Amino acid sequence: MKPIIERPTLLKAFSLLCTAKAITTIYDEQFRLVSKYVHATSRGHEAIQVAVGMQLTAKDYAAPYYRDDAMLLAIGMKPYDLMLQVLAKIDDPFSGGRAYYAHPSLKDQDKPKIPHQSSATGMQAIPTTGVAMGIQYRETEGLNQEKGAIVVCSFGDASVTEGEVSEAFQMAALKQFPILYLVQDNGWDISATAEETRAMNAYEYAKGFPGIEAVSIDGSDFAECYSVVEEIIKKIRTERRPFLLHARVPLLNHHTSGVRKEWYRNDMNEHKKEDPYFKLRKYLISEGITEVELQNIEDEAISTVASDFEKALKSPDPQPSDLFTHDFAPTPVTVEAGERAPKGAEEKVMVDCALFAVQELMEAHPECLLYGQDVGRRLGGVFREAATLAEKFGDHRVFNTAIQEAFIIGSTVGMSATGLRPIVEVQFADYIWPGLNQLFTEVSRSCYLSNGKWPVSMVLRVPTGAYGSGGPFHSSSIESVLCNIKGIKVVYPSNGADLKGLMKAAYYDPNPVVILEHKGLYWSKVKGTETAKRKLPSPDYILPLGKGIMVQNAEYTMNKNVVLVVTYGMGVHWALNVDSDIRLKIGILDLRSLYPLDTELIYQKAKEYNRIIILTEEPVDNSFAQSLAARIQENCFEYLDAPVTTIGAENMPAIPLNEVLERTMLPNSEKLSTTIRKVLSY
Ligand SMILES: Cc1ncc(C[n+]2csc(CCOP(=O)(O)OP(=O)(O)O)c2C)c(N)n1
Ligand SMILES: [Mg+2]
Repeated sequence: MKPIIERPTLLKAFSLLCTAKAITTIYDEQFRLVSKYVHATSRGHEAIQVAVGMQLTAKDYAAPYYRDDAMLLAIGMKPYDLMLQVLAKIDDPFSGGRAYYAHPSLKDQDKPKIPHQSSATGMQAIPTTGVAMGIQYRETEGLNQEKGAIVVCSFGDASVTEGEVSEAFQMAALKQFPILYLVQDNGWDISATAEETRAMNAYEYAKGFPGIEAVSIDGSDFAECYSVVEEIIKKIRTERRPFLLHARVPLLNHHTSGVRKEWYRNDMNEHKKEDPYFKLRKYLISEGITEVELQNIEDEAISTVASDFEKALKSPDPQPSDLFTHDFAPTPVTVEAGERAPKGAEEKVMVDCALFAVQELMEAHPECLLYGQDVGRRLGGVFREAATLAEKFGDHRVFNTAIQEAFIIGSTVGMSATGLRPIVEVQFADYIWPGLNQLFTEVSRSCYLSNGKWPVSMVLRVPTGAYGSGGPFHSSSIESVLCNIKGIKVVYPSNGADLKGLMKAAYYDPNPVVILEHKGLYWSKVKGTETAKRKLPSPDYILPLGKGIMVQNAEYTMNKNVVLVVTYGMGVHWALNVDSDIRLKIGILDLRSLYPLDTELIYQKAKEYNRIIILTEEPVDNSFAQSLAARIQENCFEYLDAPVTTIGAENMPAIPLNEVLERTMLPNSEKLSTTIRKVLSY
């Protein structure tokens, strides 16, 4: 039976399809002008894209992939908007000339919202599933959320084989998120075929996730696409559960402007038989629409595309100064406030200071939630760092996730896009690696590449560091890798008061912040770390990121033979416990925050002390510490009486389990004392 689709819908669809097709044509004709920057177009995929795009509303969210230019037209973008992107112009509404063609991010009131996503195939699955998780949370919490909003996550067929996609499917199936996974299957993964690269298609794959309803259709037949999508979207709006729609489509143009079909395609004739344009034309004629009407629609589309192209060519390029905007959204937290050590307050171990910070945030803000491995009710975190929180705030606000570091980190992109402020946790720094891709590829670049539209509000707690034979898989330090990622902030407190104040600042910061929490300081059980315990700061105490502190000043002697130890985390405690004869000869600067870094205080004190040691728990070669030493040298050279010296762990691949080997590997107060003597006598 033929689906019933209103005539105006059919005509609009035809117009959109002709527009998308005309865009491909003009890009091919104007190859010299547009091939400066790489692009891919929807040619062959238009029917399914238009069918989906036309049925999304302003309350919905979408994650179109790089071949979805027809979907972008269908949600209301003009050819001109897209062309600004193909030419990387400053007025490109998505990224201001920063991202490739059809890499959208959009926050228009009248259109579906499009959080930023990268060009990495399949990586959009997690952030976009995070949006659906955010919508579900808002609905459960009774937070202002428009009823029936849905999320569409669009993929090419080959990208579904990425491992992270399974993490997203797992969570959507388990938690029943209101999301449609749309897979456009053209049978190609650049030049590799489906037969070469996968054991099943996405429809068959989805069958392995009970709870996701999978449907497979001919994605080149507009009428079929429109009616199936209509039915699915209606169900998601009302039944709040996930679907996967597998749409078989031809690929009629190049993979991208840079990888051309002539080089390897031998199936063009077969694919041309499935051209959605001819199929829709034929269908419309059978519906009584005349050739003349269709020709008029197509002529108009071609002429709009041509004039938009002319206009886009004339629009301005970015200026050099445009490079430097929107790496971060401005934070409201700039001054230290509240009582850091209230009179009569009880002393608390560091892990409890963090717990109180999170508790106070959750009491004050329904948008605040906490998830990670084992943080839920039964255990409250393997360090009991979230103990009692689920009891107090409920299992929907404090919950366990699967062992999915990528999902834990990447989902915050989507959660944040819905207005939530997730605090998440990776169980050990050693296990951040599966999530590092999301942190780098999706989280860190969202604000910059969306031209400031989608900063990611995320606090990522990471228990880190070595103590007491934690061994190679529960001891690592990772700050150098993190500090190499531009677009995130990294703090590393050495005591409970700083941790509590920084946790608050991190929460109110609209950008992603990683908090490194040293496990050896959590309970002050390690000898010499008693000062990590602090009076619990007042609930309104807040400590801005990027402010270091002198925790000890050297006692000046006549010849001013002193040294400044610049350090953070456990290093502060090693420095506080150096040999007694040199204890008064050192100043200790606790960085507290590694990015942003308090260079003002560092340089000021470097100029005062003239001899500097940077102390880190990490292996020294190519570390954050070594880079800081270089910066001090570059900025304070004429003030220095000795080379800026770094001391840290040995440059070995892991921290061994055996006590002797661990001690040999890591720095400590003794080793620091030796280095101090060396620098003092230089
Ligand atoms: C993580 C990652 N690996 C490799 C690439 C390079 N790459 C770009 S497109 C592509 C093929 C994707 O095929 P598919 O998902 O089927 O989409 P199609 O281009 O066929 O529409 C590859 C391998 C990438 N962008 N991201
Ligand atoms: Mg493909």
